[in-house]
Amino acid sequence: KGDHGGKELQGLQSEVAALRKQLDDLAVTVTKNQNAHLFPNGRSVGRKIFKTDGSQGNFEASKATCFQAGGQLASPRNSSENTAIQQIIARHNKAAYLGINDMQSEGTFTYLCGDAIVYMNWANEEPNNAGGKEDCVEMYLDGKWNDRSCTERRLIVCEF
Ligand code: GMH
Ligand code: CA
Repeated sequence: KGDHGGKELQGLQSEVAALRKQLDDLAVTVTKNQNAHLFPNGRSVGRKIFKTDGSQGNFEASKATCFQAGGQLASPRNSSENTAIQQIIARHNKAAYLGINDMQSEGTFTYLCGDAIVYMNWANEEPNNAGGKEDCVEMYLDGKWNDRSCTERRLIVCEF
């Protein structure tokens, strides 16, 4: 074989170097696009992105809007995600519905997929199922949660 294998190795090594450079450039581009589209109505936490289009709707309308956009209603699964949503709604001065409800079984709150919630941030004395008809959950401007009727008008915040 002689020198043949050496040349092939050299070729592969320069190809890998070129790909690494392309990957670095791509990372820069992705970060820049991310920053642009998160400004000013979105927040990212890990791989999750929360964003509002500034519109409002009741629970079903909010759920449908997020689904049509390829996402789902904001469903905070830890305090970092909760804070990201809180920042968005505080900026708009409007409470928002979360992708959490107890329609299936009174008192057992689940995500839209049906799983029981793994994190909660209830306001004092909540959930109280006031009037016996509060199956949805809204986030107040301070990030605390209140169970609420599903028919109010709230800021639509989706997650992707
Ligand atoms: C009742 C009272 C209030 C509470 C509301 C709220 C409605 O009116 O207990 O203190 O803020 O319910 O839970 O969703
Ligand atoms: Ca309540």
